[in-house]
Amino acid sequence: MHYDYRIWDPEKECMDREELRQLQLERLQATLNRVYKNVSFYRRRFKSIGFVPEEDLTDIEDLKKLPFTTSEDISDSYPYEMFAVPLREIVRIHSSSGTMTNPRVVGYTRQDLKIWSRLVARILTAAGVTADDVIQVTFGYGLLTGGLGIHYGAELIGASVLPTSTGRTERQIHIMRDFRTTILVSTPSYALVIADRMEALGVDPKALSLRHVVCGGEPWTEEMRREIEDRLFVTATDNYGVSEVMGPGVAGECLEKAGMHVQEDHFIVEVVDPATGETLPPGSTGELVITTLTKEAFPVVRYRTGDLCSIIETPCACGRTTVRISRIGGRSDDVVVIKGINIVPKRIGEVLERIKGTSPPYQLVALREGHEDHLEIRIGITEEFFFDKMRDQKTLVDEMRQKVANFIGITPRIRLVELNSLRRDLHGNVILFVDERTTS
Ligand code: DLL
Repeated sequence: MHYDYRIWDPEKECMDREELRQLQLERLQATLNRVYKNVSFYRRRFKSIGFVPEEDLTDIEDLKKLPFTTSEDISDSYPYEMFAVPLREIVRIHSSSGTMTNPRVVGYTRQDLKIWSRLVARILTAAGVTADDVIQVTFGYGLLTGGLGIHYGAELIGASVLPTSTGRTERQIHIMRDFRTTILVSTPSYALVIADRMEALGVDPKALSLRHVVCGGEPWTEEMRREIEDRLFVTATDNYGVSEVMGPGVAGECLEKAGMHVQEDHFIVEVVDPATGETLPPGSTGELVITTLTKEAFPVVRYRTGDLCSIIETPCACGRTTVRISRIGGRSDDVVVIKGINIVPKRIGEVLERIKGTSPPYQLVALREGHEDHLEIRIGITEEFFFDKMRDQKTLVDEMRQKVANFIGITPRIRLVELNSLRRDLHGNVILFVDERTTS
């Protein structure tokens, strides 16, 4: 198929690579100076290896001398310690989903928001969005970055934005039909939930105006892409972002669907061996590490995303000169993503522990019913967590459900089960997370 490749900012997206490298170096210099001056965390880190940005950064390769920043570092800085500007200059605050004891809080200056909108506009344009589109955004409009992030970029393009946010699938479908939505923005799993519900309601996707689905926010597969495309009669593209780095707008596919173009004039990406931290060459799979180049409020230096992918340097037919990252193929840590929410199973144990002072044996299970994902927490029945009275038991289960829901942002099912029915590893330890989404 031949596509009309529109490019939002050709001057930057199709930049000569030598010039791009020079721009990156200048911006990196400014970023490192900024964090050295304004963020005690980075100043301490740089000083510990005797690195003075003004003297020791002469080439982009010098970035590799610097230590990584991890999600724990950001969590430990809760809420504002890693901000590089005073709160007075912050106009927006977001936070990422509950993987840590403390959430990771990020801030944006007015300028950061401007750039964020532009980068999302680039990514949406690459995915086929124009001013003529009616775009329905089903990401959450809240503390997470998905909804508002996409929203402002779509408005900048001049598309008509429907901020429907998450859930109420039947209403989403009615809106899609009546308002003649042409672009759906959603997690890939939710796009399939919508397809299922359309089928159940007898709504014919061919009779809708839908052309593209812009997917992102969670891992998915080529099979899921095919299914979305075949069932909704659309093209589906992938886009990637992380709250700590900005949110959506970091990288996104063009209609070639051959990897996600990285917005390299604003981010430097590296892929490293998760065990040794050594940089890997293009084409090798490892952990994605990102450095921001223009963020004012919340710059990050060598942030370890935990996401596994590879860098693609071969030219793309769309004309953009930026490198691409491959589809995210997994995580290098124990974060699991369910319904676009990042969850660290160990942290759920800590939440459960707070209820009665000790953690019951538990196992998180991701289930898929139809195309809808659910989180089930199976609790092994022990004397401490068993009650003769049904009422007491129900109170405990309700409390667990509520506490976990408050922590991660989605409501799990809690099931009390026989202790020995929990799946165990070879050493007899309960496996904290079981993914039954692919087997059901
Ligand atoms: O998920 C930001 C976002 C929202 C990007 C919507 C794109 C669209 P967080 O809540 O911080 O931010 O979660 C970031 O989600 O480290 C990945 O593990 C996962 N993730 C995001 N996009 C993709 C993708 C937003 N396209 C975490 N493929 C990341 C696979 C993804 N995983």
